[in-house]
Amino acid sequence: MKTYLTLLGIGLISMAHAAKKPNIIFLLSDDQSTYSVGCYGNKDVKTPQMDKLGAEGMIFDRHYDTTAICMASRANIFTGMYEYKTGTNFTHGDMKPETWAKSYPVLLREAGYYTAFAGKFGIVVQGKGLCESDFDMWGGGAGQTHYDTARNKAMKKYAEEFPHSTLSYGAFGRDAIREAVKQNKPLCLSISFKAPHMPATPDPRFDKVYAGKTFTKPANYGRKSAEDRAPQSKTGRQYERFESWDYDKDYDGVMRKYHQQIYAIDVALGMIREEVEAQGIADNTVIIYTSDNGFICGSHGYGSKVLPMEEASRVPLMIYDPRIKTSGQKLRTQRLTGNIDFAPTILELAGLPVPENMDGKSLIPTLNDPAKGGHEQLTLMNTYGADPTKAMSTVDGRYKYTFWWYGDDKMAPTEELYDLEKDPLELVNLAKNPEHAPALALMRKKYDQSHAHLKKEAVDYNGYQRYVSIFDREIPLDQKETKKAKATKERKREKKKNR
Ligand SMILES: [Ca+2]
Repeated sequence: MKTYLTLLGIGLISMAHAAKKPNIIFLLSDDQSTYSVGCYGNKDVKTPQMDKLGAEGMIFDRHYDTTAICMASRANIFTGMYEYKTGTNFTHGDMKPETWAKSYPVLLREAGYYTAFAGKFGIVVQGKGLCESDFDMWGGGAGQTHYDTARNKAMKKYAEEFPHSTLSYGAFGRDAIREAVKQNKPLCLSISFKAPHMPATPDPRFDKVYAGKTFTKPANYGRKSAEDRAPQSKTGRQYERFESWDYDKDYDGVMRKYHQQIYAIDVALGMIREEVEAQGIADNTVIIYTSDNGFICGSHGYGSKVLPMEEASRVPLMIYDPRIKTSGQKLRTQRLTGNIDFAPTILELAGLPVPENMDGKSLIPTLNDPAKGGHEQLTLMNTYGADPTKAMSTVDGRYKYTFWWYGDDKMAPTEELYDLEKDPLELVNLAKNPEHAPALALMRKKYDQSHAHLKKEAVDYNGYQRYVSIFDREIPLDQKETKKAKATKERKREKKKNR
């Protein structure tokens, strides 16, 4: 009898403990800019659920994706590390299993969470592929996944009711919430929506939402605002897409589709929150909403993502934790935060230690007091695309400094410095203005600190050692060449000689 009572006691304690752990819902859109959200100041868009989440929780005004592209950003999010430590990006390589083993979904499952994932998984783990077996419930897919629900193998059962994938993820979320409650386990639900990623494919059930609507262009719209941008940034597809994606010719038409896709995510968010209420777990469920990178919709005469400009690297972030006193006070924070902060935040929410390898910091101090927490500086990097568009930046909450290392007979290495406090639209590059020499010197120093961390920590595989050299401000351009670049140059020289 005594043994039975003891066992019962332990059982009750562990159940009580389990009940105390909050449910964590992490929602990620794909290519969503801050100006697509009402609570970030756009009066032309309808995002009632996102606005409500922000009003009930906290809105983050200086939140950056440290690498502004799908695969690398998802690796940042899962592991809490900068790209040069995850070793994961398109054209570079896949994640090592030992890196994945310290990701938040794995650690939370080991701690007893019911873990569910749906949508674009976005990374590949060597020898494991999609990691389906690391989750209790799976609705994920490889590559870009599909807007057509029926084509997403793990989501097929939702196709009849929700033929467009965005709402199918809302339905998956509902099922995951029900299942965790049924199993009496804390839930860690991660959904990575495909929307509003190109090709623009809005759900026709929302065709009326923006029919005939016109949109106010951002004040930095168009090529007239491109003058001060580094020539390197104009060599990639982002510059050409201003025209090829019709931001110049059909701004309203493009934006109608873009915002209609986001409207569907807003509805899916509502479906999930409704189920959280219905299951009676709303007072113990934390909801995080963000995007893997932003999106340039014609600002400075560019389109798409990847570049360090605000539209591409700064993204929406709203977090609602009903258990803390700041919730419901309509608070915003200006603290500097990044996508590397999600894994440490989720681990702390779950009451777990944060592994030392993580670069991010828990956002909980900021959630408790919007004037606290965050980073003194963050590194933004792009290693994707042709060499000229590769760059590293440091932001410190006021300034953004970018070092465009590339040079050839048409362009010299270039520095950009923007005062984001006085010039949030990044219209004036201060780097060449002697009046701002002290700010430039300060930000060069901070950049060098970012670089020192890269040098110390960059993985020695998947081509990351090269960035130690090319992003170093002190190494002259002609000494930065890799073996491959040298070989190309030598080949060209030979060709010339033999002409
Ligand atoms: Ca993306």
